[in-house]
Amino acid sequence: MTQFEKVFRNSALHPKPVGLVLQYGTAGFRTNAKELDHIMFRMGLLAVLRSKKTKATIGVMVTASHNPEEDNGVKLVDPMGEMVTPSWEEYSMQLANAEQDVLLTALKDVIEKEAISMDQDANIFIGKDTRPSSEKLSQAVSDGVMSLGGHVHDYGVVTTPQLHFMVRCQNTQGCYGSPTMEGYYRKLSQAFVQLTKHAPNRTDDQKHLLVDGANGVGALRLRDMERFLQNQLQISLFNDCREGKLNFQCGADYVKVQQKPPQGVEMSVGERCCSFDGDADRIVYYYKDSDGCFHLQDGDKIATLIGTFLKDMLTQAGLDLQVAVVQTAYANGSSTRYLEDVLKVTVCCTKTGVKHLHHAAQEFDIGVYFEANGHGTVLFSNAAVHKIEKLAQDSSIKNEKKRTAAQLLHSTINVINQAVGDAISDMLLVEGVLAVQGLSVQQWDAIYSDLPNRQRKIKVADRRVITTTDAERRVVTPPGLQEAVDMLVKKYPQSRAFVRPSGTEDIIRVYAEADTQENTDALAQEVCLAVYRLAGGVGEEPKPLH
Ligand code: 16G
Ligand code: MG
Repeated sequence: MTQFEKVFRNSALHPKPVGLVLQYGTAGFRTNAKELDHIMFRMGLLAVLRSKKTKATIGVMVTASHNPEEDNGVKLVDPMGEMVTPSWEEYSMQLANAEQDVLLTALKDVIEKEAISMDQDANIFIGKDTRPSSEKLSQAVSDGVMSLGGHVHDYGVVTTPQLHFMVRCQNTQGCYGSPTMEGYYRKLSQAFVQLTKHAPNRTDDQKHLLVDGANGVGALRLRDMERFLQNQLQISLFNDCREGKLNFQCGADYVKVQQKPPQGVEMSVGERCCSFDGDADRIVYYYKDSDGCFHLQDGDKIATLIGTFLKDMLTQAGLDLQVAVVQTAYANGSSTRYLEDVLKVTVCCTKTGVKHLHHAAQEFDIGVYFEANGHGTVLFSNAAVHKIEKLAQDSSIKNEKKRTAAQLLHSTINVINQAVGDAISDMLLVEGVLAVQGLSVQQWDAIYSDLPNRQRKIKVADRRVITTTDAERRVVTPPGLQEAVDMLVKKYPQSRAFVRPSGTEDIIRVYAEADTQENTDALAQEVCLAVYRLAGGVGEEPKPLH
């Protein structure tokens, strides 16, 4: 039997429901788990082609992140641990949506267009989250890979960033680390412990952190990591998969959207807490003040903390490297102003979605990128890594401050998962920076004050009628909508608003910020009405929230 005959025969065991069409969204295919079996098989096939094309190991992660437990999804990981290149997202849709009888034609089309040599070996790393459906779906990925003659290494239940890490380690022949779970835990923990050596007098209180694991894979893997941390972090883990449901009233998305603490976490005044999302590639921090008020430290606050630290260390080390912070339109205006005016770093804005931020951050010596929702990491160019390593190892430096700064920068590089935003790695970085800088969570919060902001959703008949430009900050179509938004924004001090179609839900998102919460809510309401009227709103007219 030829390879293609085998694919054809096995694909019948993972049949595509006739007429079903799915899109590779902002972060892969994502929908109810019942609709995904054929998608998984076909992503296994595509991963083999991508591996043959790049002559490298490719990753396939089965997860639907912060979505409800009933959903699932899949995304491909490229050789350096980054999201798959956009042109291949197109192929993934061709394969995913081909009816059963033309699947081979679609497959051969990709082979031809990309001039893929089918004699080349293919290696695929597979990971999955804790969803009940993930086991069977990841088996379908394996079936796809093996049908086309690829080799599978199944890492089982791992966080999304752990799988990205493994792929990068494998393809850099170990330079980035060892492609094993132990390799991941050791690399990150050792770097974290090194950072904390520069903060020798931390009290147990300062070492204590509350973590909400969203009842997902992040909780399980953080438990595994604890023994590597040499008591430098004392973690109280909540929503750790023992009883609650995945992402239900907990996790980073819940906390960010609801602006309140997750269920099941008992926080005292001033205690540092953080929440992971369902596949542990997002993190937000928060605490409660003495009046019982909840304070969120989102991705913008994390980026600012890290940016400030890196700038400080570079100055002390006497290194001339350019630091930039990459944000999206959702970044709070106060954070952008602080970064530009006080910290004086380059700030860029990209479209929503990790792949866009990641790409932009690669342009700098050191690119810090975070979405306000807590997705983010730091990228160091090869030249920057080289300069920092050289300085950290230079025993002739007599200036103690300079030597320490170089060593701290070196440990910072190693604690960071540069492949992709990683809740565990980001948590260790934030904890390390707070320890070294001697900052409490309140002092961190006080670096700048967020402007009041509001996010709303509107249902329209077809969300594609809204197109945007300028990193989604301005609307191009339908005509008149941007003018309407401009007029409304003029009515309120320090205000800003934008409108964009969601890449993950069938809705339009509205964002507004202004000097007071009252003005913000009024502006958001008026923008919602403008969208409803000018972009084909369906159902009832949007109403004020209060
Ligand atoms: C996805 C993206 C996230 C983005 C969100 C926006 C990745 C890994 N995830 O979850 O970065 O913030 O979509 O959703 O890229 P939206 O288009 O519905 O607002
Ligand atoms: Mg996620």
